[in-house]
Amino acid sequence: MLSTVNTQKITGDHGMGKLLNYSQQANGIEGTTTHASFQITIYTAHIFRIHITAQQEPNTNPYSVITQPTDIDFKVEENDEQVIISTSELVLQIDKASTRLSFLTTDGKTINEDDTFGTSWIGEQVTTYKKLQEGERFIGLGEKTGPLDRRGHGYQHWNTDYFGYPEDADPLYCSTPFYIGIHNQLSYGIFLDNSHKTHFNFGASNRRFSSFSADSGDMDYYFIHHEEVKDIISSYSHLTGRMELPPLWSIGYQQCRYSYYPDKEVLNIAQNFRDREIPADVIVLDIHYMDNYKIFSWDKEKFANPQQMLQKLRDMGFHVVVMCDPGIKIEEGYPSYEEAKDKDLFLKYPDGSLYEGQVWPGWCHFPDFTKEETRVWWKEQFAAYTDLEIDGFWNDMNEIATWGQKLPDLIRFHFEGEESTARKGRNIYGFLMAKSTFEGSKSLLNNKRPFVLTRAGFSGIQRYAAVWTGDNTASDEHMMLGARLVNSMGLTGIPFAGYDVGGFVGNASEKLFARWIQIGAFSPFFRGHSNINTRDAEPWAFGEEVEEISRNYIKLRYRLIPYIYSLFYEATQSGVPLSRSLAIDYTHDSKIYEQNYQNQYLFGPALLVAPVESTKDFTKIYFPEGDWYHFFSDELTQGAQEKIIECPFDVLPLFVKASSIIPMAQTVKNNTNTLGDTMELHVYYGENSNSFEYYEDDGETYNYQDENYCLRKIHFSPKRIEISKQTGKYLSKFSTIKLCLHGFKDQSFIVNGKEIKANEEEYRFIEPVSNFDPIYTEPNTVPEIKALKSIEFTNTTEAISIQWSK
Ligand code: NBV
Repeated sequence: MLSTVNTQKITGDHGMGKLLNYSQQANGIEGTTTHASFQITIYTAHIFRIHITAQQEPNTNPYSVITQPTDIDFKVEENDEQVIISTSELVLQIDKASTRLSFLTTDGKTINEDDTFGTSWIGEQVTTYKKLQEGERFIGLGEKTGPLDRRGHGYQHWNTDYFGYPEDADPLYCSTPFYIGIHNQLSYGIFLDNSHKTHFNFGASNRRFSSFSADSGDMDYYFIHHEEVKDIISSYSHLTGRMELPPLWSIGYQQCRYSYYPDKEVLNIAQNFRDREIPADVIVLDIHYMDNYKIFSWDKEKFANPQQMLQKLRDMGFHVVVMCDPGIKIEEGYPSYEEAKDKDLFLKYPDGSLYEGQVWPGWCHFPDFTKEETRVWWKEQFAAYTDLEIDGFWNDMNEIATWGQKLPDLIRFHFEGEESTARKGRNIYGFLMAKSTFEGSKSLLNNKRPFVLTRAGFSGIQRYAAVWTGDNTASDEHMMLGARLVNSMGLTGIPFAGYDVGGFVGNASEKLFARWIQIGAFSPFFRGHSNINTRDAEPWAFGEEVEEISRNYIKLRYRLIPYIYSLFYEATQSGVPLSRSLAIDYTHDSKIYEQNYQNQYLFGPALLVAPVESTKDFTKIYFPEGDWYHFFSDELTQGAQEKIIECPFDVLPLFVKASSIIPMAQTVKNNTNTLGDTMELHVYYGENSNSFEYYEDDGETYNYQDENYCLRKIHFSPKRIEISKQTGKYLSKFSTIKLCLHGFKDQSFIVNGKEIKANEEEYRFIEPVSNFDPIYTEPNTVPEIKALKSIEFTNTTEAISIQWSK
């Protein structure tokens, strides 16, 4: 006779069950339920960690969170139904009968609450279900295609190499399981800290719940609540770390191609930039510089004398970034292969034999970066580059990508002695490769900052590398998607992100390239790149007119470096990204989520960028509340309205928020080192007060850690501008400050008590190239900026105050 079937036994389905017991700990509580044990840890008054396990041994991610809980006051109370934990900012109620959780504000508003299913398991897969709140929206989740508001959509995190990915592809290369929920004037963040494959459902195919799951491991999530989205991002980056200051050169324009070779071609490209007076800081060497794609080697024919080539590039003011793939060719006599094999540093099968996968060099082994010895060895290898004074490294194919694209799940990862499989190791591999590359090269570069770019990553990747969006396609849709991807990564703690300008796969048209370079100039990471066997894609490869447009916008990027570098500084302090989805500052304005406007973003606090397709001469823009100056004409538009704007193909719709402060270089010659000695401080009159923190240092060393920086707070109020005395010992490169006043009515100003008449000059910025005409006509004028009024003074470290009569 058949015995009674118990569904729970067959599928392993179960929830947490009843709360059986709990005890108070230093930073929270821990306890057991019918089917699980749990810990609730208070990291700050705003951050609670919920760690639930149904296994004997906890199975957590050791790499992403680098912060310990702080000792703060919290209360644990109990009544018949609930255990209640509260801080000054957040209340958590635990229902005793079901162990379901509800998060509330201190005045009792529900921020987020478990659905009836709470946290439950299907076999090994663990999921937490949350009731969908009325009007709830979801943003973030990192490198994810799809709309800004992710409600109604589902996603996976499983690092994947996706050549020429379609516009709605998922998953892509980099996994950051952190999102922000918004409803009823409230917002919160959830970071699922589990490196297994994870799944997110934001009301997709259902109208009952949002959920997040991991294929295995523990339910380990951080709940963050603040009123402002900006602060939620800050708290997330408090947990997972913030970026270090990048080398200044890495935020200039980078030119890449798969691949520039031989050495003469590399030098030729570099020379072209200088001859054509298009500023650039970097030439990137893709895989063809290597001997048979073997990392740490050089192709002796194509690059007979790398040292000499690198010296010539340095003399021209270029840095070089080299490609570093993880696959180590299986080849007797290849030192990297032999050494790593002898030291037992490669990934293995469960039977102890080495995993072999096929990639550029042929059959390869792969370093196991979850092992300390591998990271140390990897570092030592980088002397091959740093001895040549190379300070830029590009980590590609680190998903891990291999021919066939099916990394076997059973591969063993060391995990610092807590051995596990590729199911847990895959998503974290790229992160650890970037960590090893960054920390390794940093230790070899004698106080110089390295630049690392990675394709794959996991939460916390911002500590080590910039991330780019992989093999995009030369199309308008991808250009718009790229802006969204970078904004989404920004929401997810990655401030240094970008896309291949011009599109990697396929051929950009003239107009598309012109548009892309305009938008790319307002991306934190700014690099042109294209695939092998595609048309040339340097700024001069699309005819003289596009070359002129490219020069204008690249120059504009460089002139904005004082502003951009200050924003990078802000990112190092707060985690707030440079590219800011409008959801950061205008969270509860439903207009910004509309399909037409979801690609718009603020680049820093001041600049509103409206990416527009190459096919359009007119576009509709949504101006959020406030007043907005047109960047090129100073024309003022009132906010909280939609407006049709003319955008001939050489003019990017770009606006400045009233009351903004934008420090700019007056000129640029070749690169980030040639920004002249005058800083223009552009101030846009507005009714609100506003401040900006100006930051400068040598841009290349870690001397800023020893107070060798120049930090000044610039404050605008409708009555005066105050520039604070500088803190830090670094002497600014700008000996003169030219204050450029926009929208000011007054004629006379008092600078540090002395009356000064402002110069009146006609305002003019980039003169647009005449309407697009394939037959080139007139050369464009070099960008020049003059404000309606300007006042020049010597830059000292002392405080400056500027007043006017109003
Ligand atoms: O190294 C070649 C390319 C590189 O140019 C691209 O940026 C990466 O995303 N790489 C992928 C390998 C394969 C491309 C087909």
